[in-house]
Amino acid sequence: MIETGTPQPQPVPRTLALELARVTERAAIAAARLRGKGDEKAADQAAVDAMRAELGGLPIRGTVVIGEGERDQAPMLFIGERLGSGEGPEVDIAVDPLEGTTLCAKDMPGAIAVMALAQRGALLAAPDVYMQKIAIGPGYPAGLVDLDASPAENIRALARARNCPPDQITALILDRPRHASLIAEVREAGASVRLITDGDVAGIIFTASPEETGVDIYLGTGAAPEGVLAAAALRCIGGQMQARLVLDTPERRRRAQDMGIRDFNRKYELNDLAGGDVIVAATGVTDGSLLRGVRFRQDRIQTETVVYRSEAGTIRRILGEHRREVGRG
Ligand code: VTB
Ligand code: MG
Ligand code: MG
Repeated sequence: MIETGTPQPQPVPRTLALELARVTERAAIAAARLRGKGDEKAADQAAVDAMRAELGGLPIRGTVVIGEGERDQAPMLFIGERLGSGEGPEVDIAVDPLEGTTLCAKDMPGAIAVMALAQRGALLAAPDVYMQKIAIGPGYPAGLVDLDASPAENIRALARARNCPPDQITALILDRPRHASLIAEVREAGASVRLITDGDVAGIIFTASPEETGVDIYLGTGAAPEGVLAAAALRCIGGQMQARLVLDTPERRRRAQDMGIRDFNRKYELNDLAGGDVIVAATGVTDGSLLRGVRFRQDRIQTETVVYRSEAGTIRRILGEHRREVGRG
């Protein structure tokens, strides 16, 4: 039955998939110009400026729900900012113009420009706080692992489902002091731990293709914006994820409340983080195992982008040859 009175959510036109690739390509190129220069802020700012400029021309009525922070912290791409040409569908926008600023500044593997677009209201509007996350790839029974189970229980459940001993399971974890006991418990359970210094959007995407990446499960606490972006990608690829915001100070709880979050302890399922019709695009800035970084040639710039779409479940890789760069005189 069609409800009257409430507007039906508009699906995201699939033609926007290519527009999104253009946005992340431009951000990646801008950041890559500052690759290896040791200046995280400059690289980040270049990516933000480029992404915002490109987003401005998109045929959408967009609202940033995951951005560079709340309005008072971020002059651009702040949460709540309206973007687009003002014509087209109402959509939520999640961006991380430069995911892995340190990776870019040091020219280390895995820096990407990434964004997601979804039906209005479909992406969790989260403040930039920490988020506990757990993710596995597709093909497992629902609820196999759980954010509130112990690392050992999760590793054992996964090993059972895979019909292999725990020592054939690899968990990807951010290398942070806060994860010392988590890492110890995972190893205690018999599994291997692969540590990354940054980049848990890609880290979570890796769980979706364990044969290729060797990563079976993602565990630990990273940033919330990256959690929503990773969830958006996983919605398209397939997989399971749960998350919880870490709202451990009155200030963080206030920020969450300002964004409409009522239950501070809520365990979010994949669909709560990123529901509805979603498109995700990511372009490599530095070389990484998800994407190749930007290559500057004498007469052209080469990019690699991946675009995920939830409705059709398509994954497209786009190799760009940019022979006249936009935004540079
Ligand atoms: C992670 C990581 C990101 O932030 O989300 C991390 O994947 C979490 O914050 O690439 P801390 O660095 O404080 O641990 C990043 O490193 C940067 O966005
Ligand atoms: Mg960033
Ligand atoms: Mg980031």
